[in-house]
Amino acid sequence: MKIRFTSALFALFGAALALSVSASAKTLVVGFAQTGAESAWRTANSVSMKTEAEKRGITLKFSDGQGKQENQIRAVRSFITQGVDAIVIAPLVETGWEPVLKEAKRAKIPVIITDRTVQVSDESLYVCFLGSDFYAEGKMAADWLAKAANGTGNIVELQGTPGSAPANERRKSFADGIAAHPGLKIIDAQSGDFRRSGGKEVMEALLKKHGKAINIVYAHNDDMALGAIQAIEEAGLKPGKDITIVSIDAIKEAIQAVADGKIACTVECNPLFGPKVYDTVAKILAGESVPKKAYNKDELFDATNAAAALPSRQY
Ligand code: GYE
Repeated sequence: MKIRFTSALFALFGAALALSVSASAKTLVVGFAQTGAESAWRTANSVSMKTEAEKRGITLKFSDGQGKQENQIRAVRSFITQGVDAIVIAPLVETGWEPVLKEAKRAKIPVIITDRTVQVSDESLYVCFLGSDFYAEGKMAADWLAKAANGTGNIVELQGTPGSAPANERRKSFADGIAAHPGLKIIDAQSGDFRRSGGKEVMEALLKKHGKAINIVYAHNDDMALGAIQAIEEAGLKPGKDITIVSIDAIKEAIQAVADGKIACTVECNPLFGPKVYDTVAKILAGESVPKKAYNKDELFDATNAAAALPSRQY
């Protein structure tokens, strides 16, 4: 009797163990190599990735690259060593990814590139890209400005992180967009590294150098535009009156600045990737095919629609 009871207990214990093992085997483990925390856009992006993982019971290994590509590469290597189910990278810059992507491929771990694109000679090194069309964003800003400024004005450009896809594309497309308007001239350009402090410092320097010759600021993101506003106000000028500001991201604070008349327009770049990324991971792991490149649809906010957008804005 006693023996039978003990072996029944063992059987029960064994079954429970097997159950818990198979349950934990089903828990997805995703490694995410984030660029850093340079802007409000980035914070919203990280929050989206974390909260959506939690909602779905996914174990997210989150690495903050602190604005350094070598940190991101080290994080990806550690994800490979840990044998995660999938790797997500928001690449700080476009180049330099091939070696580590090859290592992930050799380890048969699918890689999803999100937010910023990479330049690789072999596109099979990653499964797919999910992000925004940065070229289209810069073009929208240029077209809007050309109309609003009646095709004339001296522009200073506050650029994002050198070598990053959004800085590269937003620079190119804006230049292409204003090319048809010879009265619109970029008189200077400098990087503020997508940071508010960077935008302020660069704008201070540009104001010192060019003074009242500056009519327009084109900022590659809202944080730099908001930093520039501080510099403009401290210089005794009025953003929105003395200087027209166009920007990209459409974070809530910038839409508020549009409603307040300080920023003229901001082109949206949606950072809320969590749901899309994990849907895509699930599909890939289930063996389903996914599109190689998928872009968000982004809109533009100016005085006509900013105030109405504010109450429901999530980031
Ligand atoms: O525009 C900027 C952030 O890569 C789209 O990076 C992203 C950009 C975004 O720091 O605010």
